[in-house]
Amino acid sequence: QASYDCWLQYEKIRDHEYYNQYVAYSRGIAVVGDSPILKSALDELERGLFSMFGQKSTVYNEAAKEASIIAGTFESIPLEDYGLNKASLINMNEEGYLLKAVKDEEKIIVAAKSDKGVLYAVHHLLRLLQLRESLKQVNIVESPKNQLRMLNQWDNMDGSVERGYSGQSIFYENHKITTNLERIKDYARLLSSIGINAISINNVNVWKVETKLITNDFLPDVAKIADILRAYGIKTFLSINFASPIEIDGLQTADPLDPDVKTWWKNKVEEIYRYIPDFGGFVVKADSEHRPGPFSYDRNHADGANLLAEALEPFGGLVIWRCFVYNCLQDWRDRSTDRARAAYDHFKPLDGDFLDNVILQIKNGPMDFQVREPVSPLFGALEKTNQMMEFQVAQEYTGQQKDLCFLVPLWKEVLEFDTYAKGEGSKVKNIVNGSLFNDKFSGICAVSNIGNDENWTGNTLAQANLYGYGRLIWNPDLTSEEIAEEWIRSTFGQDPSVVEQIKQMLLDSWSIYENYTAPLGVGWMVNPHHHYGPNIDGYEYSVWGTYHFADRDGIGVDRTIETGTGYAGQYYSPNKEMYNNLETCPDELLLFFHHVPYTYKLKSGKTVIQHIYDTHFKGAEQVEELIEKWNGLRGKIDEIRFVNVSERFQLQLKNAKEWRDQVNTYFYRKSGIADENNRTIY
Ligand code: BDP
Repeated sequence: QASYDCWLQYEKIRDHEYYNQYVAYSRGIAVVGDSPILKSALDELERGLFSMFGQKSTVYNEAAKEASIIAGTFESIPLEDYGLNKASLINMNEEGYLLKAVKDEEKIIVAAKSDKGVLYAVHHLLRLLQLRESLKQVNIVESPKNQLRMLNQWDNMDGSVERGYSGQSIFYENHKITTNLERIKDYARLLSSIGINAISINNVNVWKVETKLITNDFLPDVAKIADILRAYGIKTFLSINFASPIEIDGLQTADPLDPDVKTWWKNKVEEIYRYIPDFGGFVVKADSEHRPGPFSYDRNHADGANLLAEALEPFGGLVIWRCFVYNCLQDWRDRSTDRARAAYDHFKPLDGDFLDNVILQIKNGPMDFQVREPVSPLFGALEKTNQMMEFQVAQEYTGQQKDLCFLVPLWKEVLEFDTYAKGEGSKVKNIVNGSLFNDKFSGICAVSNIGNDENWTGNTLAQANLYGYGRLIWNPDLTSEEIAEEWIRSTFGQDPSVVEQIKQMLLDSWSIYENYTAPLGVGWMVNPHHHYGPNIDGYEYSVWGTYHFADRDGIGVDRTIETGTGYAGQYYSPNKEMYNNLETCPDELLLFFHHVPYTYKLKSGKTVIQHIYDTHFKGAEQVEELIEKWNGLRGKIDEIRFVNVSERFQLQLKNAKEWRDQVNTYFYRKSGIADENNRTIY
């Protein structure tokens, strides 16, 4: 049960002083108004208070004198009676809220512009209680900083999850939509507690039966899911197959400029909105990794996206069009192509050609969720096109929820990156929140990491990535430390030794993982297909465009403007020069941008080869230290979660040693250069 509840433990308050201070608040609560979202807010409030204070609250449906917590919209609560001035709250956005102690701190007002804001505010209040914070002078005005805060499920209807590491899908089984709607509801509770407001519920690779999700075979069941999610403020989106007109209704073509195709999509969209009146829209992977798209008809991606956008526009629907478009059938002997260039090369020339309700979805890096990549140069390059970030909460290339890798610090680095698109201070976080270019629609989405395992995420500690993702995109200015600490205390309780220990483990984990895997930004070196564990040449001579170019003399990909693929030229100055120039390129990305001899000296003072040896020995040692630290927590957290994580650490250790030995041996044999410290290399 503790595993299942994740960060919504609502652990009983045992600190007497704290309990006595606040128990009165839990006696009477009022949620004013009547809507599915307000009902969710009330349910959560009752549940949380009961669990923490151990007494049932009396519930009022108006702002009764007896109520101590009063929740509702600005319209429904008599703000003036509590000395509050509505005009002062005008800057809040539609999802924002106020949490304030009033009437000599006897009451707490939980007020918002919209029902959704009330739900978020209730979660905030419960979070403060979970963190045992003072409520005495609470006076919080909050608005989310990003508009769309989305998750993409990569779930297939056979019940499998593409890149899923925690069991089967909670949405589908046996080619049908699940009947276990309780679990969907619990997922919705978790997501609303971290402010997620949109979700696409099927894999971006749409083929086979998934194509039919937009037909009346499945729409009634999709609508049931949408109903549940809606009550938690979450909009439902579907990934679609660009060839749907052909595959569903046998049209001759899916050409985006063909009038019959246009009519087909218009009718299709109308049909969807009959079932789901607030349907969010489509997520589209086109002309990528064998998925169909406009290229088959000699049309471009603006033609493709606009076809769908026109159909969705009358209903307020959106097209989320992915920029993960590249040739996955490259000739490895041809060095003039570079997969890293692809998204920019495809989409930059189309800037301004997309309709208003299209959003381009851009992966954080130019390749594919590696442990270290530069920020995609498309951020900043699109000045006239709505855009959103795509992260991956699922740890496809970062340990697959066996190895510990807390990703918030990585995401923060991306969001803080200065693109210089409009001069200094043009940070990615200000592009994806829509402010830098005044985009109508913008936001952040990420591939989810959950499945039907009891604890949702396989490794219990991977819950921190889901939690952290939601909290970070709500407010990118939160620090990784703050987020980690919130998560630990809501999940494992208040014991300071537990909090400090796990916090350190989480914060160190990304660099540990990087230490024992692919060095200095070069990426890949993983086993093909499943992507877990080392395989240095696994992709080296393959069509996927993912190379390290290691030979006896050196390693790295020359992406410079003068002698390489020119990728560095896709950035604005001074980033362009910084990456292009060997002297100024940061160590951690050196091999992403440059091909250098093994004896090249890094800024750290070490040679590349010695760096490889040192980090790989160190990484595996650090995993042993993680295990020791975790063992020190035995008895301080419940046995089920303790064992769950212990088991994963054993797998991580095995993995780290394998990486260490394969990488070190490979480069020792290639280079013939011995380790300065004479450690064992096979
Ligand atoms: C890669 C995954 C692949 C996805 C693809 C995508 O390996 O399974 O389909 O990205 O984002 O990371 O479309």
